Amino acid sequence: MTTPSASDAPAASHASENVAVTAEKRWAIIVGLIILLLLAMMVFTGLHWAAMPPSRVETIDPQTLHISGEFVESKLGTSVGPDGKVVVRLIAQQYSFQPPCLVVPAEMPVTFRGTSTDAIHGFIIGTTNANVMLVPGFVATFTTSFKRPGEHLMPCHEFCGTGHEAMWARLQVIEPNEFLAKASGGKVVSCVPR
Ligand SMILES: [Cu+2]
Repeated sequence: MTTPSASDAPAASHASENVAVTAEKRWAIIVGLIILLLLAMMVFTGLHWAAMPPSRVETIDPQTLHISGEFVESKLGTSVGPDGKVVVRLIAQQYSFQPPCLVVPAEMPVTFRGTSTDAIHGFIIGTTNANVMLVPGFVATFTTSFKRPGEHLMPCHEFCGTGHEAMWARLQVIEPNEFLAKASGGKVVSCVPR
């Protein structure tokens, strides 16, 4: 003998199962689309970056960089290019940075260009996120800006030999006007006493 509620129960559970299956299918489609999107991003960035690496590979001969080119001693430091861009050029060698005291303006984009003459070096600037490796044979470059005037320590952060722990430079961030006055006429600025 059946009661209305007993005959309703299977129908009700059947209906709720349908709701669950529909919801599951909907989520399966959404998750499938997310996976396809991520795969498409991997394929796109892989192909795109293989053609155009995110960090340009720029090579330089460590044997001759002190004789000619942008890393000769007179060009090491900070200068304002003809395009108005502030560029810091420095080299790392066992166990110092040249120049060992850098000057940059606050609140302006500053491009660093550095390389090494011997072993792998690197530096980090104080508590900023400026952090790069200097590999012999390659020019490392990045652009950053410093919010306010002050002075930062710039230690070598790649173990480069017995003198590694004594290898560091200072970086002074000064007011933009003060910097532009010092760098006027294409002068190369640093805070190394001359
Ligand atoms: Cu070093």
